[in-house]
Amino acid sequence: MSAAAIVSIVAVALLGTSAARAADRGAADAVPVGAFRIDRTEVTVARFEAFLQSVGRRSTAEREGGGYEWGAGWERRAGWTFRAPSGAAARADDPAAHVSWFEAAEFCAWAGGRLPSRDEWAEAAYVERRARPPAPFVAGRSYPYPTGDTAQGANLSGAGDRYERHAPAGATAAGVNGLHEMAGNLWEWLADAQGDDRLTAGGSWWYGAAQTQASGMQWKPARFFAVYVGFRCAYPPG
Ligand SMILES: [Ca+2]
Repeated sequence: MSAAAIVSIVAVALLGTSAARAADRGAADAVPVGAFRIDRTEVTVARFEAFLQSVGRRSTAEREGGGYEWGAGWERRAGWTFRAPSGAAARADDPAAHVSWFEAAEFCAWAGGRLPSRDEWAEAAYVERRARPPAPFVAGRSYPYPTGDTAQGANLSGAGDRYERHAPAGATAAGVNGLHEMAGNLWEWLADAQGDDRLTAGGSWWYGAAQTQASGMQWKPARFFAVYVGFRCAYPPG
């Protein structure tokens, strides 16, 4: 066997590693925070669609005819899926909503990571781990909100922001650790389990500032999928 052939085989083997696959799937835009990395934004429609194509199936909300929105109790909305979160077609860089905890966890494994734990998500959201963060952030400081000292700039309920519903990934200002939309936009599934429930963090465009704080995390049924809930993944250190 020629040296070139051996090099080629080695290259193919390296491309098969989880790190190489994860980079292809967008984990390259993960931010180091302490002993792990975390997605800079919520997982997008484009990434989630690539996952579904790769595993060869439709999302649960697509198969079951639509996700949920709060009205007079939880109401199913026909045709509302990650592709059309509030009925209208999503942009490729919109965050993927109407995703169950199981689908989120499976996506993260496919992308070379996992759902963050409560402690990991909280460290990423509230503790500035960059050595030289841009002003006004200060290295090592803990903040009450993922956006910093206030929730200003987050996509929340009310008229204080530009978005009536979700905002595209990265549309709102970078917060602690340079992460976007840790406060508001979509709730984010975490790994932490309590029976059939899983923890969600960060609040959403439907809630106010209090839900973006660490004390505002909420449990939701793992099988649940709604217009307010998305996720991001954590990865091993780069
Ligand atoms: Ca969020």
